[in-house]
Amino acid sequence: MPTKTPHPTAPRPSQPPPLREIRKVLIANRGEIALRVIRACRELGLRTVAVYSTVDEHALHVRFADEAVCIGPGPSSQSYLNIKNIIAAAELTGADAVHPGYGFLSERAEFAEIVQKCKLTFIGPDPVHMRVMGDKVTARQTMERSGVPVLPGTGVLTSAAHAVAEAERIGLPVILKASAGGGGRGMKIVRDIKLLPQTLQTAQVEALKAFGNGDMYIERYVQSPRHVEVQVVADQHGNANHLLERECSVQRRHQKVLEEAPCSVLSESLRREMCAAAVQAAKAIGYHSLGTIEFLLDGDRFYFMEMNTRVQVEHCVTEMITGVDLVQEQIRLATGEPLGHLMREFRPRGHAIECRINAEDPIKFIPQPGTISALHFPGGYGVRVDSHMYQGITVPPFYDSMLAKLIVHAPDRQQAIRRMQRALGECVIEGIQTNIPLHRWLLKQPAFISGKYDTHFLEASLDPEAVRAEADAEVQG
Ligand code: MV4
Repeated sequence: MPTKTPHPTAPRPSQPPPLREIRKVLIANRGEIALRVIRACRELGLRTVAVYSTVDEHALHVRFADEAVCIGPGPSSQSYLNIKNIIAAAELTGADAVHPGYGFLSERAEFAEIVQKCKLTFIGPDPVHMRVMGDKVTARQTMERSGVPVLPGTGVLTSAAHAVAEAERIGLPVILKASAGGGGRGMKIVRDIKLLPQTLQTAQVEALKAFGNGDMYIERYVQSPRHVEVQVVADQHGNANHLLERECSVQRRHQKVLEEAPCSVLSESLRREMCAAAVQAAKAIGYHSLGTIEFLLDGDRFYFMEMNTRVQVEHCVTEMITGVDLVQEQIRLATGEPLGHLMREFRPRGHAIECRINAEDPIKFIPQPGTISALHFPGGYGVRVDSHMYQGITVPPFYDSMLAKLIVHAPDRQQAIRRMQRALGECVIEGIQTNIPLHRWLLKQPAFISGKYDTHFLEASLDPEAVRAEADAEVQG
């Protein structure tokens, strides 16, 4: 090892202001995203520190990192959410930066603040931006004032009478959302004005219990939207750009199942408009890091929903169609480097699809912890697998059930679908049930193949018998 780690990237055209140097990154996460970050660090010449819970002693992120520190027992609250132990691990190993991944502490502004107070670089946005976007009423108001399209809606509701008056102004149906919610949590649709006071009351109590904050607001409810999100990047010098969009409408109970890029129903002009609105949103708050602006697409209109201030599970489909390593860029941006080559105009290079492979009953969707007795992942041209699985591993019951992300890239959407069908056919996971049969079924659905689907498609058309038939066909080969 050289005594001084070379700066992570090729020379930049303009001379940037003094950069915060990063030599050693602690990854405050587990699973495939911990591996994803370790891989980016290794290619950048950075040293890595893994943290792990006692049940993850034999996890791949522990083996892939240069060093590893145990931070507590299995339950997340005592390990991957244990801020004290994570900071102690950083100090113990001399790490100078922390990457939070997704989930766990990734969107906790207090965590980012503590990391910074300990003179560590948080590989993510400013905690101020995490707070603005974490509060959905503030986010909505900020976007509205900046000229980013939002749905007709309200601020925090002050009483049942206030809610009724606003719902009448907006027009039914409306959706009640928790200001501290997000990602579909704490939402209730109201179709009958008589039911609004009671629904509001219930929703407030639930929100207070779930988030410690009962504030609710109203929006006009869009009946059959698509979920389209734009990847944005911004530096600490006021530059922001987008890396096109992802389509994430294939979901069940607000859990995304399959994502693709680009969105197959966006016209060139609508793409331009939506991506410009996303850049405007990032610039409006002076954001700097990677981020995602989520929109609801209703025909040819789109509306701001939320901003995610982290790297997302589905970032890989954007990487495939842009050729950009988003995690390397996220690290680079945290050092204070300017956008540089990321300022160019991106055009979709082919089509990418990601299937989330979960350890679950494919019909009942119940998570299935257990031991993987046999494992073979697909390969070949245009196939990428991001996974922390290996033969013999025991999947613990404490965490997310995602085992792998299967990602394909092809010149166009139809070829990408064929490639995904081929890749799923090569996949062998024995010892635990997975949702692979669900994906095999999904990829054959006319609505999916035509690209004409909305956020309700999966739940509305799920056919347990057909999925079971896929599971049986798989066993027979
Ligand atoms: C909505 C909506 C319709 N109208 N808001 C869900 C996740 C969060 N980011 C925002 N979400 C939605 N907000 C308005 N005004 C539809 C969704 C939504 C959704 C709603 C019900 C069932 C599944 C859904 C999947 C994606 C988005």
